[in-house]
Parts: sequence; C-alpha cells; structure tokens
Amino acid sequence: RPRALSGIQPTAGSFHLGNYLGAVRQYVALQETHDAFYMVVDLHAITVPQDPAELRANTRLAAAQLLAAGLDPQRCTLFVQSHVPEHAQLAWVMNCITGFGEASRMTQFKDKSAKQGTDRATVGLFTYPVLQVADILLYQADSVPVGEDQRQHVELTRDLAERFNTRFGPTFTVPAPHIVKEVAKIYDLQDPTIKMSKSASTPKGLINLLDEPKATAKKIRSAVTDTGSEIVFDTAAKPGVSNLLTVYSTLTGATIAELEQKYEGKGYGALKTDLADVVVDFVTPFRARTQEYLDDPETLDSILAGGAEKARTVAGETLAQTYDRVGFLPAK
Ligand code: AQP
Repeated sequence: RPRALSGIQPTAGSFHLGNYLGAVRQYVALQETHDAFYMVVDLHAITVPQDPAELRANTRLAAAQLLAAGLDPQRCTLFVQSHVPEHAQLAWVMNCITGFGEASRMTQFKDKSAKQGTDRATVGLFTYPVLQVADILLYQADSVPVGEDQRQHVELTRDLAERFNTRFGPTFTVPAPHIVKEVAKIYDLQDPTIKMSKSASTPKGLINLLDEPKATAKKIRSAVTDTGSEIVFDTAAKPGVSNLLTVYSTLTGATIAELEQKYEGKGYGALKTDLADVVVDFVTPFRARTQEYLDDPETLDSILAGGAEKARTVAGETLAQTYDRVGFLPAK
C-alpha cells in the first residue's frame, strides 16, 4: 500500500469547515487505500505563542475531532507529533540542507510574519516548513492530503528529498501533494475572495464545526452572495454562491449541476436556508461524537499512545538511515 501522511494544528480548538472539507475528509478517504499516518502537530503550534494548558487541552480536542470525523485507529495511525522525537531530529538535518533564501520564499511565512511584525515572528515560524518536510519524509509518504495553501510546502519537501537523495544516496520517497481541486480552497462566508481561516476570517465568515449549530445556521443564512439572483457555479463572477455550492455539493454528494437545476428560478435565500440545514445535519453528530471521545480521555490517550508507538517504529528507521547517510558516528 502507498503511504499517506498529514497533520493538523491543535491551535484554534474547533476545526473549521475549510480544514474539514479541504483536508480531514481526504484523510478519512485515504485510510481505505493507503497506509496512512495522521498527527496533531503540536510542534508546529508553538511557532506562535500558546498557553500551555490550552495547548494540552486542544491537542486532545484535535484528536477527538479527527476520530469524530471518521479516522479509525484500526485503519490508520493517529498520533501526536511531540510523542515522536524523530520529527525534531530529522528537521535539524533538513534545516542544514535548506537554503536561507529558499526558506525565505515560503509565502505562508511571509504572510504570517508580516501580520505579526518581523521582530515578533519566531525563528520557529521561519523554519516550520522544514519541520513539515521532516514530518513527511520520516514516513516515506507517497501522498500528502492538504489544502491548496500547503502546496508550496509539499513542493519544498520534494526539492529537499531529491537534494538529499542526490547528495547522500537514495533515502527518501519523493512525495506528491493530494489536493482535491473542488475543495482545495474553501472561502470566507463574508469575503469569498479570501480563504476561510482561523486567523484571517471574521467571526461571521468562519464556520467552526464545534460552534452551536443554531449560530452556524445563522452564519450560513447571512453569507454574502453576489449580484444578480441566478444560482450558477461561476467562481469569477459569483464567488460567494460558488463557495456555497461547493460546500453543499461536498456535504451531500449532489453534483453542482444537480444543485444548479434544483435551484433554477429560486433565489439565494432558498439555497442558503437549505444549506444551513445541510451543515447543521453534519455538525450536530460531529459535535456529539467529539464530546464522546473527550468524555473518555483514557481511551483517547491510549489510541494516541498506540499511534505514537507505530509511528516511532517507522520514523526511527528513517532517522537511523538518514544519520548513517549523513555520516554521524553511531552511538555504542
Ligand atoms: N480554507 C481552506 N480550504 C481548504 N483547506 C484548508 N485548510 C485550511 N484552511 C483551508 C487545510 O486544513 C489543513 C489543516 O490546516 P492547519 O492545521 O495548518 O491549519 P491552518 O492552515 O493553520 O488553518 P488556517 O485556518 O488556514 O490557519 P491560519 O489562519 O493560521 O493560516 C491543511 O491541510 C490546510 O491546507
């Protein structure tokens, strides 16, 4: 079986609809076809300041949401990044073959550091794409399910894997991004020209899966739509309506063409009212399942412990081989 690897940050508490449709849904699908490794990336989370108690709680919360979304510990390996020390260890080696200019070109760093101010942005934030490279290469992943915003980091991973393999001999699988075009970028409900994001969205534009369903329904019903009244998928002329159709189609399985037909001659209001119901029907059981996992922290922790053990076996082997290739003297 080919390998898949991905990670999600435990920073915001609730996952948002963009995280779910762009990434987590693909995690669930790939566990059927791949030897899949998924992790809660707490090492990435501390690239910006975190409250320690909140980080710990949010790490469990992220794992509970991944399980609630459909990850099955019998069919994939689910773990917490900091439980596998090889991530930080391989990241150091990768840092040492990454150009400073190359790292400086990462657009996520440029955006995030611009927002924080260069003095406040950390070196950790700067090298976080390289940690991500290590995350992927440790598992010899073939496929990396992510949203569009992560494409550049997977490209960096490919470049560094090839560079290392050329310099030291074949060591790493060169991975490919697994980006599902239709849902690669879910947009803010109030500003459909920017991606839905925990840091950039306005509260009204962001659908958090764990929010009160009534509040969520209200946000959908007050989503910004476009001029005119026709319900057609046209991302250039009608970005708001197109975003709603994408969400609707993905959550129900109806095709965009079917939805266009269903809403022919009806107004935006009808579409939004129905979509609000669709989203509520999705988040209601999702919230309940998440809560069930949270109510049983022993089971949750033992799933994560089992995952870390499996992950360490694979990661340890890759790290040992990498250290050998680089020329580190083995410890006796
Ligand atoms: N709007 C989105 N559409 C599609 N996919 C998205 N992802 C995030 N936003 C969208 C994908 O979700 C996965 C997990 O992302 P993360 O843990 O790195 O979270 P993030 O990127 O920090 O989420 P945000 O909300 O985008 O955070 P900020 O605002 O801090 O940048 C990834 O695969 C990501 O592509």
